[in-house]
Amino acid sequence: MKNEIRSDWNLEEAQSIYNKPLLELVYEAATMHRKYHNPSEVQISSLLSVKTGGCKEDCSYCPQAARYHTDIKVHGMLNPVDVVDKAKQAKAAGANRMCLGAAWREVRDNRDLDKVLEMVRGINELDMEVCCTLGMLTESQAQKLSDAGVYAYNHNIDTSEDFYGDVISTRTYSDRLNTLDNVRKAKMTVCSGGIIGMGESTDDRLKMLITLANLDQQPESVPINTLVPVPGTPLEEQGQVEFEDLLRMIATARIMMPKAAVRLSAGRLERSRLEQGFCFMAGANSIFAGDKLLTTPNPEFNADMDMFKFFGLTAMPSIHEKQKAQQTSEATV
Ligand code: SAM
Ligand code: DTB
Ligand code: SF4
Repeated sequence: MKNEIRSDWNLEEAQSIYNKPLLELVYEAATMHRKYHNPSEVQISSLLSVKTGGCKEDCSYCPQAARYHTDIKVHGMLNPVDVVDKAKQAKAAGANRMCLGAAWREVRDNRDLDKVLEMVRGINELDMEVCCTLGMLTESQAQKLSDAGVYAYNHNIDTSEDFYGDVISTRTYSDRLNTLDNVRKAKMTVCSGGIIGMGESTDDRLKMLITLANLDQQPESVPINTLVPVPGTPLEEQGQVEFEDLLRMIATARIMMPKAAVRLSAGRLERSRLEQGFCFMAGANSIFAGDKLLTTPNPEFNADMDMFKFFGLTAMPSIHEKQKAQQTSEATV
């Protein structure tokens, strides 16, 4: 069988996948999806911003950058007990992963990090997977998070290296890649993707997928966000991404990274149920659920559960739950 997990993708190959007749592309992505995943399971993450706003970076898309005047509720580090309570509620609603976000350029070794580590330990005790997205990490900070039980670290490369400077000037593409390297060294799983709809070309989108697919080890999770244009940010006037472009992007990511969880991330409120269903067909198998992303709205949890029912989809159990189920079945053999 030809090797489908490749790390030598080039632009012509990515273009030839992306530009296939639409239904042919979706069929090929759906076929790949079925080979590596249970197509009726979707992984659900609940997002929580544990420290909101006041960030010193200049990411043009982000409502949490201190230099833009946006209408968000800025707050310092939340109390770990309250965060674990929120995780309990998310678990009861069906989420298997809790993702904690902080508006930091990079992690600092201080009391706030200690609080995050306490949250991580508390959420692990609920048998949920913990994901963190806290900005850049050194090798030793990555190790600290891993030791506390962080399962996945989200750190998006956002776009192509060529377009990166048009969106962010306060850090470089290689800073981002360096953190992804530190995450790998500390044996956390990698969650990395990007945003479409910031004014980049189709080739920029494909180059981003190539960078991710050609990493030494492909990311376990690839979020595809559509820009949520927030008033006050430099990208507030960006127009809506065509659905066809989102669908082609999801399908191409699925074909280039067959084993990854492809996450249909920010921007779902603008998509109909049938459009989202098409994305699940084309290989998306993960979402952020709950009525808020970090600072912007997301579909209501119950509406998502109705959508799952309509399509015959179910929530994926967490890695802890899978391990427990396996131990129980081994014990009864
Ligand atoms: N500060 C950390 C960092 O930048 O890595 C973690 C939080 S940051 C908000 C996480 C990701 O959210 C960004 O990398 C970006 O891909 C995504 N994001 C932020 N604002 C967005 C927006 N308006 N629309 C879509 N995605 C957005
Ligand atoms: C990701 O790729 N998307 C999420 C998560 N990782 C942290 C964040 C989306 C943020 C959308 C804008 C907001 O709500 O502030
Ligand atoms: Fe800060 Fe992250 Fe927002 Fe950039 S994306 S401004 S680093 S919170």
